[in-house]
Amino acid sequence: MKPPVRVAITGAAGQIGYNLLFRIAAGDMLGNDQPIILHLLDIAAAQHILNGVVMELHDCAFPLLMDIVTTDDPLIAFTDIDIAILVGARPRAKGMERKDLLSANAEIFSIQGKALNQAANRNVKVLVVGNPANTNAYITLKNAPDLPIKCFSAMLRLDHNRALSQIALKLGQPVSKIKKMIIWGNHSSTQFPDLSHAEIDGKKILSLIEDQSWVEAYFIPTVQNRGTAIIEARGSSSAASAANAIINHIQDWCFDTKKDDWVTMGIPSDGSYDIPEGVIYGFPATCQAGTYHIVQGLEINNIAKLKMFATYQELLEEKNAIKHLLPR
Ligand code: NAX
Repeated sequence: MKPPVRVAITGAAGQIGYNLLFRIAAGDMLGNDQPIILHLLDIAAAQHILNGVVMELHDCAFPLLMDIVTTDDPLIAFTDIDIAILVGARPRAKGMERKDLLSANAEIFSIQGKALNQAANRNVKVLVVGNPANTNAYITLKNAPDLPIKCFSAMLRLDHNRALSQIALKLGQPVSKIKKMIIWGNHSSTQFPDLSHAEIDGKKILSLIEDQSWVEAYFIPTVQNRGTAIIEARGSSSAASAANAIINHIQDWCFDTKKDDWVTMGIPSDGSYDIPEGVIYGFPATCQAGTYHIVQGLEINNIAKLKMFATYQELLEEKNAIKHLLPR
C-alpha cells in the first residue's frame, strides 16, 4: 500500500467543501490506490457543522480514508501536508466595500501563508480557490518565502471548463475533443476567454464558427459572467462545478496534462506574454512531473493583447489595495 497523502482543505464546512471532501476521500482526485489523510480547517464558529461533515465521511466507510484531522488552527491544519486547497474566504457582507473585502481576505491568507511556510512539506502544492483567488494566492506566496514559488497556484479551471462546455454545445461535439482553450488573467469578469488557439480534431475552432459575432456577443460574456448566472439561478454560488474544477486542477498538476493540450492555471507571472512579474495570472499551462510551465510562443494579436492587459490591470489594482499588508 502507498503511504498516505495529506490533503488540507480550508473552509471545509462550506458548500464547496461539502461537494469536494467526499470525492477526494473516494479517490477521484489522487486515484483509487492512494490512501488519504484529510486535514480540515474551518473557523471556530463552524466546527459544529464540520463535525457533522466528519460524521458523514465516517459513515461512507471510504477504504482510502486513513484519518481525519479537524481544527480551527492553520498551523495544525498545515503540518506535514502535501496538498493544500484553500477554499475558505471571507464572503462579501452587506455594505462591505471591495477594498474591505480585499483587506479581510489579505489577513486570512497572510496567516495561512505563514502557517504553510512553517509547517507544510517543502514540495507542497497549494491551490487557492477562495476569492479574490488570484490576489489571495499572491498574498499566500508572499507570506511563505521559504517555499518555492512554483508551489502556488490559483483556480481558473472552472472558467476553463465553462469555456470548453460552451464550445462543445455550440459545435454539438463532445467536450473531450475541444483542446487548447485559454482563460487569461483574473478569475473575475475581466478575464479574457480566448478561443484563437482552440482546436477540435486539429482544426481551429474559430474557422468552424460561421457567425463570428457569436464569440464577442455570446461566448466571452457567457463565460465571464457564468458565476453570477449560477447565483441568480440557484440562489447560491457554484459548488459542485467548483469542486470538480479543483479535482481537475490538482489531478493535472500531480499527474501531467494531456499530450497536445494544455489547461488554464493561475500562476505567478514571469514576464511571459508581456505580463509583468508580481501577479498571479491565468496562463495556458502544461504540467510534467509535478511542475507547471507556462506554454510559450503563442501568437497574440493586438486586440487580444489589450484584453490581456485590461485583466492584468485589475490584478494590479487589487494588489495595490492590499500592498500595505504585504511583507516587505
Ligand atoms: P461558503 O460560504 O459555503 O463556505 C466558506 C467556508 O469558509 C465557511 O465554512 C467559512 O466558515 C470558512 N471560512 C471563512 N473564513 C475562514 C478562515 N479564515 N479559515 C478557514 N475557513 C474559513 O463558500 P463556498 O461556496 O464554499 O465558496 C468558498 C470560496 O470559493 C468563496 O470565496 C467563493 O467566492 C470561492 N469560489 C471560487 C471559485 C474559483 O473558481 N476560484 C469558484 C467557486 C467559488 O465561488
